[in-house]
Amino acid sequence: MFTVVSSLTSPYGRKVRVVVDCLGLTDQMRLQHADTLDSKDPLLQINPLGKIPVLIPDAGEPIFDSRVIVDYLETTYGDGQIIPRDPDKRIRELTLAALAEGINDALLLIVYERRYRDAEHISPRWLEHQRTKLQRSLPAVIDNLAEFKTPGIAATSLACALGYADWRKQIDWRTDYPVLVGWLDDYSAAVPCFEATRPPE
Ligand SMILES: N[C@@H](CCC(=O)N[C@@H](CS)C(=O)NCC(=O)O)C(=O)O
Repeated sequence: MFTVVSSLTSPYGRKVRVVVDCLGLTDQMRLQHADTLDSKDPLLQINPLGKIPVLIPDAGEPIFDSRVIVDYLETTYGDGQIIPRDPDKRIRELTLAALAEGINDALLLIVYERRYRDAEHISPRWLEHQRTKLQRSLPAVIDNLAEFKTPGIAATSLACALGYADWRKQIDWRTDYPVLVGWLDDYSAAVPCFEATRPPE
């Protein structure tokens, strides 16, 4: 058994929960809710960075961040379906996952610019800096879309990033990149846990 400390809305937490399910481990997971805005949340005793998700094995130290958690789950319970074991394929999968994670990071930074700054201090330049990352990275994803295959971590990272943009609406990716709409529908059909982990309204 293990505990996953997360919110129901974190795209990084969603990625971990999807991987847990893909590995058939949902029955072994306890979900502990964390609020990253609460300065008294026990999360801060577990991860000094105050970030979610964190995985706590029943016997072992807390594991973060989400990339390390996925590596731990794959190494401990997987057989190469989430992150391939072949060295070249592994690096390629992790590079594509890093591209998708970077999209998630840019989306998160857009949200945080508005959340943590007073309205008069929000930086249009910073928001534009993040948007240009998205404008370069999403076409780069599309150029390599055939490699984002379920249940690999690159595909799950991408699906969670797109799901996060659906929820927070930082960009209108469905209008700008229609090919990704069909891709996400196919992903969602192949990975039932994706829909089950959709952020609550
Ligand atoms: N690279 C980290 C990112 C985690 C992250 O930034 N999570 C957000 C929630 S979606 C968070 O905990 N934010 C709180 C903060 O940065 O203080 C990972 O993959 O786990």
